This record gives sequence, structure tokens and C-alpha cells, in this order.
Amino acid sequence: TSSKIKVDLDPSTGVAVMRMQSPPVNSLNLDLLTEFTTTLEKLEMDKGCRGVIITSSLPKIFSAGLDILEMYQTSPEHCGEFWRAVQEMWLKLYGSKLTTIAAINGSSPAGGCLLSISCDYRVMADNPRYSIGLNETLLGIVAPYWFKDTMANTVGHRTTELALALGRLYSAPEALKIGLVDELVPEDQVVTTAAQTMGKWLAIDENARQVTKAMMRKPTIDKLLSNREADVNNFVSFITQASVQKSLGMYLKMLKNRKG
Ligand code: CO8
Repeated sequence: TSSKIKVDLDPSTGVAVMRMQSPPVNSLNLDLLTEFTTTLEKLEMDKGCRGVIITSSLPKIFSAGLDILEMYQTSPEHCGEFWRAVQEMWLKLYGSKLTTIAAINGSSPAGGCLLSISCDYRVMADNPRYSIGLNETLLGIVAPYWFKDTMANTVGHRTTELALALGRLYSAPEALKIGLVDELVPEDQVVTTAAQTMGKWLAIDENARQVTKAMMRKPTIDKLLSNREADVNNFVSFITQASVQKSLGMYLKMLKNRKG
């Protein structure tokens, strides 16, 4: 099976680097989501692993977010299966007992932003051409409540309200300003800075840190856990609406025309 994620675990530090390598844009399709979740599960069970750095092996792009082709002109059954995989990825990552750091070395819209804000800490490349944000409304779709909750837990309610309503994509400097990312560094230092920061996190008492993380995040996670099937049904009935399909089609066309 061809792997969409390269994993390197350094046994001397207990830190693994997960590199998404799914050209052209690391869009989160069913395969990548599933591999992401199983990779994280394996690292969680590995006694030699305490932290994970998540980054991209593609230049200029961290992740283009959810693969629109998984939800455009596909069956309701497929949309449901896809959505369960998105939920699973978020539940695993947001609730991970490992320390997780996003090394955001390129653009990170929508699902890419969700992935980033589900980590404990974010280091982004200091390049104003790279942007990050929950831009769902620009596609005529609505970020689910647990995307919204994750963002509000990161930057606060009002900033999230503005960001989601306008579908804002923040340049790296803007993202730092609102606290959507924690640190900007030159592009070639994103992963090394993440590794240095990881050192600080791993110096904290493991149990105290894990209990604290769970305390902060469990209510948000439980909200989805107690409502997963309703959330799947909600997604499927929304995304399969003719008007929403039309918006997705127009957005895909816009992406293609933008080229060159
Ligand atoms: N899904 C599928 N295909 C994509 C996606 C995507 N998210 N992003 C890009 N592509 C495709 C492009 O169409 C293009 O295809 P082709 O080669 O056939 O023309 C190819 O990937 C390369 O893309 P670009 O030429 O645009 O590459 P650039 O390097 O110029 O730009 C970007 C990279 C910045 C990532 C740009 O592609 C972009 O902005 N992509 C769209 C990002 C986006 O808006 N994603 C939103 C996805 S929706 C989501 O994640 C959350 C949904 C929540 C659902 C809730 C519903 C209820």
C-alpha cells in the first residue's frame, strides 16, 4: 500500500515527525484521513513515543483541507463514511495524550486549519503568502460546531464569529496576531523550532500535563461523542442538497480557472 504519511520516530527523544505526502495539495481524502488516524493510534500505543510533530513534505502547502471531491457528486453513503473518518481524525488528534505540535510549512485552509488547531501548539512559516483559517462559508458550506468549538477554544468567541462568518483566511502574520498560530519562524526552521518547543513540553510532568489537557478539551470532545450519528446525518443531508452541490461545483471551477 502506498503511504501518504511518512513517520520518523526518534527513539532518543521520543518525538515522532509525521509528514503528509499526498500531492498535489495534501487534501484530506478518505485514505489520508484513515492513515492519519491509524498512524496516531500506533504512536499512542508506542511506549517510546511522547510527542508528535505534524508537518507536510510538500513545498508551500500544509494541507488544502478536506478533499472536496469526496463530497461533490458522491453518494450519501460515501459522504457518511467520509464524515465518520473526519470525526475520527479530530477525536483522536484533539484528545491525544501525546504532545502534538503543528509545523505549518505552507497554506492551511479549512480542514488544514482544523488539523492545526487540534494540536497543542502551532509553529508557522513566516511567509505572508501562506494563509490559514476556516474559510467554509466561501465554499457555501458551514463549519460544523466542533470545528467552531476548536477555533473558539483557540482564539476566543468573537474572533471566531468574525472569522467564520467571513470565511477569513489569515496570512501568517495576521494568524499570529489573533493567536491562531503561536509562533512564526523562517520557513527552513519550522520543524526544528517545533522540535525545540516539544522539548519544553516534554519536560513537564507527563501525568499532570495529560490530565490538564483532558480537563481543557474533554467537554468539547464529549459534545461530539454523544452526538456522532446526528452529526453524520446532519452533514450528509446538508452536503447533498442541490444548492450546496452547486456551490461546491462553482468553487472547484474557480480553483481550476485561477490557474496559470
Ligand atoms: N479538495 C480537492 N481538490 C483540491 C483541493 C481540495 N480541498 N484543494 C485543491 N485541490 C485541487 C485543485 O482543484 C487542483 O486540481 P487540478 O490540478 O485538477 O486543477 C489541484 O488540487 C492543485 O491545486 P491548486 O492549483 O489550487 O494549487 P495551488 O498550489 O495554487 O494552491 C491551495 C494550493 C492554496 C491549497 C489551493 O488549492 C486552495 O485554496 N484550495 C482550496 C482549499 C479549500 O478551500 N479547502 C476547503 C475544503 S472544505 C473543508 O476542509 C472543510 C469542510 C467542512 C464541511 C462542512 C460541511 C457541512
